Amino acid sequence: NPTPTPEIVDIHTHMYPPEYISLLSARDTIPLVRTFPSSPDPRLILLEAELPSLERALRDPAAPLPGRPLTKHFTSLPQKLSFMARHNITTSVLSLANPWLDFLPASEAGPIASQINASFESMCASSSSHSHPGQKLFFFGTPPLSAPAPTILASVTHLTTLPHCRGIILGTTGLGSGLDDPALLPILHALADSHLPVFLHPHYGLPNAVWGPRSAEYGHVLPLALGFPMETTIAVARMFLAGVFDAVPALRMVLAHSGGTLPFLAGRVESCVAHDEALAAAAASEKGEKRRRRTVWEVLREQVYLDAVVYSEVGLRAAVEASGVDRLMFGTDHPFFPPVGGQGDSEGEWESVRLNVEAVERALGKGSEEAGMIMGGNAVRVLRLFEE
Ligand code: 5CU
Repeated sequence: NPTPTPEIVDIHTHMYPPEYISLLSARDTIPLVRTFPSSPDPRLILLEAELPSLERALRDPAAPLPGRPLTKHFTSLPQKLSFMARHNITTSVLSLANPWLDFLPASEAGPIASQINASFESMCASSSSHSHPGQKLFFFGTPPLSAPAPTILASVTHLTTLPHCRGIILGTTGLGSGLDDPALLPILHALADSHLPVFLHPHYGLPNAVWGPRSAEYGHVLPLALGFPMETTIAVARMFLAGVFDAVPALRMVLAHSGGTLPFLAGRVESCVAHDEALAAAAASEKGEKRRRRTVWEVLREQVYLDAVVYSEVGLRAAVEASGVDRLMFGTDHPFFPPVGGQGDSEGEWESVRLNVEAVERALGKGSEEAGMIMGGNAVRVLRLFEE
């Protein structure tokens, strides 16, 4: 009997359906899509850190192009399926890429979310009719966070009716004030009750001033390598300090980029909590209460999963140490980080994918049971991928 092909599941992989690209093409503030005479592909400009280069390019046709090329990798389902085949990925859990629907006016967010979520459902349902047999697609839905709470709750209910939905993707701003906002609790309860895990993903980074006056010389490195992970770390630390995990114990979060820097900084967070006079006094007055405050370490092992998009075995080992090998799930971040320069073309193997595969193999042993859990087994279990 031939050995069965191991299941490789990509839980961090994005797309923009056509409706979303139309929205961005009609905008003149970020996020937006713009064409430039010197570029064959339109440019996708998403991040605050890309504003200075957008302004320069609009003034000066010879200036470097802002943002990233909007290639078919962002929008085309056949392109996604062939990327999966090229990297032996059997199942992908798609999500809308940042900044999701955060920028929509309240009155438009609900109907647009329904449309986008239906579009993802139909992509997943139709994938079997494409040319790569055996590939499966699921998705994380997008809630209309700028809409009134009843509309957001209705969207959560809608997502529970879509057979390929396995959770939601969420940015760090929540309803506008962050994820420690008490107004978000009913929504987190609804997600937990519906068994929809939250895939937490950064977008806003840190304020541009942090990167200094020479930031343009460093391209996208500082906002993406450092701003994104710090944003995630801060958002989860705020949830932890506000007691959100204790208030919604059935909530399950999947943290992008292996939890930002949380596995590395959890000890420091704990120590700062233990040495804060006000928090220590509050903890002492709660001593009689039945439930003691759980530590960040406990939350990491009880309510949090981490993706394995960390590009090195050092970071991956820290993530495994913090959350457990049964809580990490492979991802690619496709279509971001395509090959550039001498790395080959975007139809070949992607260096960014190879780095994440190698990190798992180096940290846990190529072909080991633990590596198999991270590459697919955990996602199949956690996200119920055997259920159609
Ligand atoms: O390259 C980038 O800007 C990004 C982004 O915006 N979102 C993401 O998920 N990865 C990379």
